[in-house]
Amino acid sequence: MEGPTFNTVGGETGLKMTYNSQQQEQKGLKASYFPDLSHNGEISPQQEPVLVRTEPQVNVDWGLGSPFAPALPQDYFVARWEGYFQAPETGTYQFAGVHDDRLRVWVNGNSVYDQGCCSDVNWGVAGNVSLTAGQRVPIKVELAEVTHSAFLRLFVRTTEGNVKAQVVPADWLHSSDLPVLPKGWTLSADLDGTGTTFTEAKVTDQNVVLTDGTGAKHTWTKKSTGGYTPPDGEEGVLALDSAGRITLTYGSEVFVFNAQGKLVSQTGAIDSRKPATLQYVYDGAPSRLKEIKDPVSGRSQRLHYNRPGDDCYGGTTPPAHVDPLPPAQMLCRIVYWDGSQSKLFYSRGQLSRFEDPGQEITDFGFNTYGLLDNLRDSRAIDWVSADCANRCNTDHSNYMVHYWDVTATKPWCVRSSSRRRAQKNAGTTRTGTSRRRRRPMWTLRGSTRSAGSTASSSMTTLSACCPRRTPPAR
Ligand SMILES: [Ca+2]
Repeated sequence: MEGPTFNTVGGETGLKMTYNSQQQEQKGLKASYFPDLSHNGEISPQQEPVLVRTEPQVNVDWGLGSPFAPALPQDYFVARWEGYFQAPETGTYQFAGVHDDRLRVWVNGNSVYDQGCCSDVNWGVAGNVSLTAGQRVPIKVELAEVTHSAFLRLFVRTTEGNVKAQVVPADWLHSSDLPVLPKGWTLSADLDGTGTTFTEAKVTDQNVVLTDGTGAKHTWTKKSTGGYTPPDGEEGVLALDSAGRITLTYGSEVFVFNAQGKLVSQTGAIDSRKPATLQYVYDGAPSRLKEIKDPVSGRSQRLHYNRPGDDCYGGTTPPAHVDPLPPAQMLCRIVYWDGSQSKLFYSRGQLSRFEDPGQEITDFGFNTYGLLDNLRDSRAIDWVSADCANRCNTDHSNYMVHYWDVTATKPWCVRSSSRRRAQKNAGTTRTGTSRRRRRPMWTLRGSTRSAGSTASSSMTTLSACCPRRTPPAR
């Protein structure tokens, strides 16, 4: 689905939304394994892990062996888990563990547990972290193994008792911060700055470590003559100013990080070959794209989210049947250069309505597995409104999506109803009064390409992929 677009010297700009039922939410933590070269449990930022993988929980027992022989020894290694913890309830959280040897835990960058070998669950060592229900915070866990047995089970509880002491469940651990859109949806712009970009910069005495969208680290080393040397095989210029701001010129992009290491802006470099590159401006934590600017025309698109200090729906009241606000941090409104707007409305955490300028509305429905299973576009909404008594509560005017196997989440078929097709064939004119700028363009990914792919060869239009047979009973 497309919003309005405009042409710039740097190319066409606009925002497109796609839905992919196979897109999976990134759960689990990134686990990195290091030989402990100094035998003190401290891993230098320059040291590369011998193994990186995603693990659903922090619940391991390697006995006397190595987690990854022969690259990792059975003694003197460090296992590190990084990602986000999402609080299931509001409360004062504590983390502790059953561990051998030393366990350290950081939440939001603050140490909340640090105990050497070895311990059963010991809440007396645990610090307190106040969190509200649904809040996601960065968590880092490190186990430093010395000799003999190696194991760790990470526990959590709230001091209020509403979260009982338990091994941290996989459902509460995530690879990324709060999503910008519900599962399955992608907007063409890089809303949270986690695409081909850098998201974070960390300054230490001798280097600057940049984290890219995949979580990989890029270490820039301080030169004795001033300035920084890029990692092997990379090129760019990194500068640190007296206020602690970091500017990285990398290819045709310029990234600016504030003193806390958060990405403030990503813009095209001043380059005589590309003087009109669109500028992407980010702010907040978690990072959000707030503006796309065309430096030549001065036109821009502004994006609003349900987050503190932002204005979700611009003072207007959402329709009665949707939630007053989206889930925290999700996209709710796009304001175009001419003042027109698109709005995204949500029901029970799902995207239920997209309203383009001119009140061009598309409604979505989801099955009990959370998969998109019907869609009513603005033409159909007009047709339905003309005779609501007979048309409103039926699927006759909807696109229906069926899935053979909801665990595989591959759509079997998308069809519009016979009445809808008949209406189309008869060339029925719209009966509504809304001003239409463009027809939303819907695409369906029928192949198994990965989420985020925009290759047109993997897309077919919704109505074109329907086979001529009866769909299975739902
Ligand atoms: Ca041990």
